[in-house]
Amino acid sequence: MGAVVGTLTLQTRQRRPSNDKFYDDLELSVVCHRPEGLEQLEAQTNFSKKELQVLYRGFKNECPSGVVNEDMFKQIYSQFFPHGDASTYAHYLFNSFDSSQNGSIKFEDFVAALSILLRGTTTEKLQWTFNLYDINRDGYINKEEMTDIVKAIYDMMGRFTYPALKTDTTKQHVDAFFQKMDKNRDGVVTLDEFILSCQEDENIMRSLQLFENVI
Ligand SMILES: [Ca+2]
Ligand SMILES: [Ca+2]
Repeated sequence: MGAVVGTLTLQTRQRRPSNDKFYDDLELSVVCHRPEGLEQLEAQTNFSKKELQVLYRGFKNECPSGVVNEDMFKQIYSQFFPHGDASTYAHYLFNSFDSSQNGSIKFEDFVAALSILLRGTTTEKLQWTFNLYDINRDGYINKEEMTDIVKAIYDMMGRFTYPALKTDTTKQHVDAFFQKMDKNRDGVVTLDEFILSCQEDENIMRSLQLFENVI
């Protein structure tokens, strides 16, 4: 990640005329981003002040400018999936982390998402996942959205899903999802249906608990 940021900085410098005030101002405003008071973040999240300090140090170390844009996020995330193409899934994840929908993730956004994923209640975690799948944010997961998500996950897993992956596998996966989740059979999955179905499924519940002791 350090290397990634280094490369990005280098490219910016090379492309930028040194006397261009606009870019200087832009860089200054980006570099100078500071998170809200730690007390406030402590109150808003499930982390202690000490944990927030450790997280902030890590975030600044990986990302000295204090904000992550989508391209950087994709590069960071792709490192975890070297055998596949994680860019589409990273795009959906980025939108979920970017709660203010302004194209960048600040430390506050990062910590808010981590707080839910690591320390949130089951309902909070499921709600977060629902929002990730509800790509157009209309409150329903439809088949097109689930197809896009499943395709993105297959792309990300890359050759590990080969040769099991056939063209109709995505459709089977989406159909199975709706068979289980769409309780009233109206073709869309609501948050209530999603939470109810996940709570009935031991595998999903286990996977939600997986990350609880990471920090
Ligand atoms: Ca939707
Ligand atoms: Ca439904």
